[in-house]
Amino acid sequence: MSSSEVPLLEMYRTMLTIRRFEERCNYLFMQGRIPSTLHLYIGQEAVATGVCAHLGPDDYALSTHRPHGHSIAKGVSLSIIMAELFAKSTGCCLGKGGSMHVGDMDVGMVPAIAIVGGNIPLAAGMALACKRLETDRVAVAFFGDGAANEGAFHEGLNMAAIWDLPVVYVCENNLYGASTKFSTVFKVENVADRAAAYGMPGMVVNGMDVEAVYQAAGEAITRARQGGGPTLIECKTYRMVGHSRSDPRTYRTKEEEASWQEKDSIPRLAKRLREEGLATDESLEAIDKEIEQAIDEAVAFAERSPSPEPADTLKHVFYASESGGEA
Ligand SMILES: Cc1ncc(C[n+]2csc(CCOP(=O)(O)OP(=O)(O)O)c2C)c(N)n1
Ligand SMILES: [Mg+2]
Repeated sequence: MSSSEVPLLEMYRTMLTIRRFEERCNYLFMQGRIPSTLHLYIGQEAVATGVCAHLGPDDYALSTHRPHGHSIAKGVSLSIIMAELFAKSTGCCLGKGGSMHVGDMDVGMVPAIAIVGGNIPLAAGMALACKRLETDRVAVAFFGDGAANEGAFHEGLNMAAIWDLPVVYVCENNLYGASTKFSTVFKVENVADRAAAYGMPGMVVNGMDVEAVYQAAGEAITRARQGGGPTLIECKTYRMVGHSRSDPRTYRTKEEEASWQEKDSIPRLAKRLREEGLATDESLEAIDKEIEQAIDEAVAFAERSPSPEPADTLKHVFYASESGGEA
């Protein structure tokens, strides 16, 4: 694929939007304005961006406890994500889900599933629906290295493979499942090596290079749309912040963190854009300003929105009552 076919500038905007949105979330959290906890995606932006650049609103993306980046790349509005984080009734889950459940079915972003590995069989199910309805839609499940050691991973990938389902499994190997180091819980070098066991293609990609992710995802998504079945893509990446907002990161060294900081996908792409003559320092600065302004608007929207009504607590909640009914 020649570089002129790759939407580099659009992807830069998406990656920077994710980065700036999460920096703001972190700030708001520290100020006590966002409740609960946050699992930030800072460092991994190239993965969501490179994959979602191939998806339309009719395709499905499924995420995890770390869903802001996937949701932004899939086109969920910043305002309804921010309102959800503020637990406001205008949030994408009406303020009842919080950070770990953001999503919006109008743009094909399935509200995120925080059970590690839980989205993997669900993606197979959604892909089965896409196939049975004879569409060319695809489902993409994003998950971590930790999820690849859950039973749901093995069951989900096997089922996707035997039924040739239009699903792409994107493992974001950021080297840690919370504080557990990848190499201490895997005998294989790559998660993608396991693809052979299910009879599907496996790809190992530099997850800090959005062009590499875009290229690999394009191949896998095209194959899925054309009836060629699933793919497992492993993106080697790194979260540049703690696992959640209460993580002192004592399980990894400052040197390791610094070495990944040097691989940061955003300055890497900025350099490429300048070299290709697609941007200048001034134009990149202007993009940054526009993004900050959009985030200001999202925060203002969240702040002026009402909290959910206590009387609505059980609305939209499905549960088995004595009568077997639904609230
Ligand atoms: C089934 C299950 N077990 C444990 C947890 C608690 N937990 C939340 S995130 C996490 C680590 C997940 O690691 P990984 O899949 O590598 O994703 P990452 O956090 O690195 O993005 C754990 C153990 C959970 N949410 N679900
Ligand atoms: Mg991980």
